[in-house]
Amino acid sequence: MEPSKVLIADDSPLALRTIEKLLTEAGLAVVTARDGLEALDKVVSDDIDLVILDVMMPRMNGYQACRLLKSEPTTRGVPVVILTSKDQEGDRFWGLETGADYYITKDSEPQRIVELVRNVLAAEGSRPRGRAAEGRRTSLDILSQVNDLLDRKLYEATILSEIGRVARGLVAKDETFTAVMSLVGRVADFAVGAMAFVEEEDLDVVLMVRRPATPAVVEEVKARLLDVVVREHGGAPFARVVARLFTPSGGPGGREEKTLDGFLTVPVTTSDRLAGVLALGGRRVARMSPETVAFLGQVANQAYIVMENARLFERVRNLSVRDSLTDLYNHRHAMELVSVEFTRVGRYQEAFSLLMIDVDDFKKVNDEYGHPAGDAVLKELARVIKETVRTVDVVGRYGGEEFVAVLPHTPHGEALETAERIRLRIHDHVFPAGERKVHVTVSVGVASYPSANVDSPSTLIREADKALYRAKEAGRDRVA
Ligand code: GH3
Ligand code: MG
Ligand code: MG
Repeated sequence: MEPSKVLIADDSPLALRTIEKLLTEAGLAVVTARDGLEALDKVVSDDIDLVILDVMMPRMNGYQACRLLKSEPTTRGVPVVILTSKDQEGDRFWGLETGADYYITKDSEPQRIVELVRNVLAAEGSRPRGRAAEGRRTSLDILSQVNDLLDRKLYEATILSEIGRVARGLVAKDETFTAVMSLVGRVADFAVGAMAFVEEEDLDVVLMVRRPATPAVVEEVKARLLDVVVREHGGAPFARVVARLFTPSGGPGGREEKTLDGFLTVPVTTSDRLAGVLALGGRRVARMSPETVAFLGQVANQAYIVMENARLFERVRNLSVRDSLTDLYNHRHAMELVSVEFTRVGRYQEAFSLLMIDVDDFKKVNDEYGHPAGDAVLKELARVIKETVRTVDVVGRYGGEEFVAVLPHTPHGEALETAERIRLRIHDHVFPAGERKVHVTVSVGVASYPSANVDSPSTLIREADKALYRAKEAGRDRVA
């Protein structure tokens, strides 16, 4: 039987000779290369059973050579051992990324290298020979192939990172969808594209017409997408299907598609659950290369992550903005508004203020009148505070019996006046508590921007909190 043939690539002649000697003594046929490109050339044109690649080599390093070997169908099956100088995490990461099968550190025992090679070859069994014979390639072929692949990888990385960038730039779901689909259009030239999102019982579908297509074609894309989603979802129909259609202006144009001549779907799963399906229709979809179809899998995944974020953002925005008891903005949203105001004011050099309002001895109200009466008082308090401030002012429930008011265009002096007005109104107000009547008072802390100690939304809140504490310390029912 012919001995197994091992290729070693290392730019150090000494290292090359040492390993060559070890493996030859172990009864293996050895081919050597001085860099990644030479290694690639030899693997493609010779029957090599195992490749050992040094990481650092001139012209083409070990990872690059490995990636190319693993992306070429005729060499994909050849096991690759990466020879790392240290057992570094980064090396492992890149090794995995490029599809290397094994690692060994250069400074490990010589015997371990021989053992690893033996084990790998044994595990591989006898690979069919004659692969190289079917198409000997010249170095020129290799180089142009390398260039094509590098171009494609660069292109793919660019597309993926641009999709990622959409996520950072946009928040509105609809804009995100059309931006993402336009990028998908750069990978696959589709006429009608759609994304379906599985949400428990419901299915949310968005469609985009990119090249001219008849309504019948759009309908067919939708119908076929639904079929695929239901099938991928285990056959169960959805309780509710919501579909929306976008036709952004400025698409690439072309002859109107009157029949659906090409159709492709890419399912996206997250942790074993079907998250959704991306569908593309159009005559050019039928003519996509296998590489493009494979890449669409990655694109779809990335697109879903971005879209999910946009959808989540919108849901959070819509659903949890208001506090259910008082109907004021809730804590999170009130804080968001403080941040927004902070940014806006920073740009226009205006003053704004924040009031922190806390009910005095509220525990006693609860203790004496009961929790439901306490709730009624809080509700009424919210109403009174809102009535006392201007419409441009924003009132939120900060926590239990604490409220905040964001006062745009308001310097400290004016804010103190507003705070005093609120304090007085509440002081004079009669709150109903079931059959009985309650009086409550509030303490208010005021902080403004710009001012010393305030350089961020959180420092503004901290200053307001400190002022509130001073008002409480000074005896309650007052402003500080
Ligand atoms: P202080 O003057 O120091 O602010 O005294 P306090 O009693 O108001 O302050 P503390 O923070 O000790 O107690 C707040 C109380 O407010 C305790 C809690 O039961 C009550 N509370 C908080 N949220 C609610 C609510 O949603 N409904 C009702 N009824 N009571 C609430
Ligand atoms: Mg409190
Ligand atoms: Mg209180």
